[in-house]
Amino acid sequence: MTRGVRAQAPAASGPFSLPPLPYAASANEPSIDAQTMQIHHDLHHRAYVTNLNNALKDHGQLAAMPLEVLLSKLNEVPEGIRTAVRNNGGGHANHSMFWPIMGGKGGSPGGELGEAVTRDLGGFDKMKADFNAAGASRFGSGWVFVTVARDGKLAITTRPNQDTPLFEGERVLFGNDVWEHAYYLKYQNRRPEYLANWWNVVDWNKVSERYAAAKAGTLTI
Ligand code: MN3
Repeated sequence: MTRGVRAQAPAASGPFSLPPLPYAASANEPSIDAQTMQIHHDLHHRAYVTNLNNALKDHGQLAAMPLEVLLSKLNEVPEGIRTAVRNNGGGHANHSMFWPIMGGKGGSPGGELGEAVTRDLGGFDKMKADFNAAGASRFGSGWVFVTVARDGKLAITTRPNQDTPLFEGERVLFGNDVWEHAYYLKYQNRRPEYLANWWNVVDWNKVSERYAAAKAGTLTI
């Protein structure tokens, strides 16, 4: 064995794979500690991918679908694997969106996205306040999202567990994970403090790229 290779769950054989973190695990310090990032990505996200591939192993037609298409057709997924696809496919999509929009320096969005935030969400400060309040009041585990329509219109919404607006064929501009595993090591039960500090690491360039892709019809997950 090579030194430094860590024990991990067996590599999943299947169509879906764990995307690497696009920066060092410490990149979001001090707002999100490196250990949380590492466990969250390497263990939690990996488990969603592994379990999704396992659920689909005898369902080649479903396994061949792009993830956002599969998630928009949950009612067509056989009942025996529907919950597994919902939870683990949703988890894979949510976390695949989540990592790339962090690793930034916060601030606020400019350009077309900045204008849309003012037009649809009452401005940047009001968006933050409403998003944080929605995330804080989501009981138990879940996500808070800003969705984006094809015409660029923005809205704040939440979902329980690993559910995602992709189930309804909507598109996510960005979102924050309010499962305890996203913040407990550093913040314990102080979810509002985590929500407030999370904005310090948002990469608005990445979110703006997602906004442009949504308007072009090319945003997937
Ligand atoms: Mn998570």
